[in-house]
Amino acid sequence: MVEERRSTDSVGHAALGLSLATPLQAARAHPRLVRATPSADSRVAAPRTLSLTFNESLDLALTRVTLLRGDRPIPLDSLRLATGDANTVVAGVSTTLAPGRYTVRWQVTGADGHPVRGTFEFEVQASGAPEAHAAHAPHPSPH
Ligand SMILES: [Cu+2]
Repeated sequence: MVEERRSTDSVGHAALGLSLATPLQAARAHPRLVRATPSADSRVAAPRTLSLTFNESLDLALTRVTLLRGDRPIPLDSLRLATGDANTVVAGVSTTLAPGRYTVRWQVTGADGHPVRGTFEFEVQASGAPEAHAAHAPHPSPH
């Protein structure tokens, strides 16, 4: 075992010990968004679904996902947990999203009963976006 003692390490460990010593509620961290599709600040073709994965399992009845363009809500349907993955909530997008910036607003409730909210944005690109062009890369000429 390496016993390299530096003052910064001591401070860090002391702080960690303190946080673990605080009441049970603090030890249960609140739910945190781990990843999403479309991902935050990405530029994508119009998505058919939104998928949000958290670091703990979700209670669907206490989970909200709202899609906004500016302050205008876009209808979503079939909010559900992903098959075999209670940490992931999936919402169907019932319309083809026009190009532009969108905000996803989410609310989930952690094991301690506290609601946690967050938002992220993504951008829908016009059709003919770069990833579509990649499929039409020129074939190398045979000679
Ligand atoms: Cu809490």
